[in-house]
Amino acid sequence: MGTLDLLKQAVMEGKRKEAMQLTQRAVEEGADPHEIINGWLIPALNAVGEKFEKREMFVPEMMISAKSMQACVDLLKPLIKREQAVARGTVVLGTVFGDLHDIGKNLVKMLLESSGFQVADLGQNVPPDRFLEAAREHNADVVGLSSLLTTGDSHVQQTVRAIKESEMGGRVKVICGGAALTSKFVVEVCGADAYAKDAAEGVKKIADLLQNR
Ligand code: B1M
Repeated sequence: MGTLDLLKQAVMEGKRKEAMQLTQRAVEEGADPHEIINGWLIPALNAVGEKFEKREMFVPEMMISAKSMQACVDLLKPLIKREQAVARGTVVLGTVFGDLHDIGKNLVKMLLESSGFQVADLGQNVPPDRFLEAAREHNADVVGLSSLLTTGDSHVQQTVRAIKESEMGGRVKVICGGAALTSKFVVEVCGADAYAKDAAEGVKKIADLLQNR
């Protein structure tokens, strides 16, 4: 097996130290950090999710795999090139109320920062009011919501509505992403400005939203 196959295996098995060593080795062998994340680390967690659904894996193991994956991403972070030195806008980012998943959100944050955006990260389990307060406090240009659970749909809807109905509604753009969401739901039902299927698309759409203002 090649280094990247071994890395995927190590993340799936929750072997954090081994996964970190393999990440280091993959970099030394010339692998691109974006490719390691998108081509190997994310698919490792997808495979974990499938095993969880089939009851071949349980929450504690899923958690250990997630921590292993995040440790590898942290190792790669300094290698993700900063593309812009000037601030391009401020994004308030968080995972919606009731949802503790944050790996996707953390990836969005990392790519936004490496693309020259300021990010105020509110963490996970963020109620609508907290998004609203933070958008005011940071004079945000964009609010980004992440939602992984289907039970989070109503929280996404409430949060988008709270922002759009506030005094900031006409100015602040809202973008949502995460495995539980679709473009149709986010834009047509909730009234957000955009949906992104992955972190890279999120950064591109945020840049587009701010350009068209
Ligand atoms: Co949970 N979990 N989990 N989990 N978990 C899922 C989401 C699930 C699909 C697994 C499954 O059944 N196949 C399922 C949800 C089912 C559903 O709602 N339909 C599920 C469940 C059920 C649960 C619990 C309820 C389990 C339980 O307790 N019985 C529980 C819920 C806890 C809670 O939140 N209240 C739970 C807990 C956990 C852990 C804590 C163990 C752990 C999370 C650790 C952490 O995040 N710190 C965990 C994990 C790891 C997963 C899976 C396996 C992997 C998620 C992940 O990090 N993927 C997941 C299965 C899966 O998704 N295949 C699963 C990698 C990450 C990079 O992808 O976050 O989708 P993702 O982000 C993507 C895009 O979605 C997008 O960009 C990223 C890629 O570039 N994106 C954005 C995300 N946010 C964005 C925002 C944007 C733009 C793009 O703009 C703002």
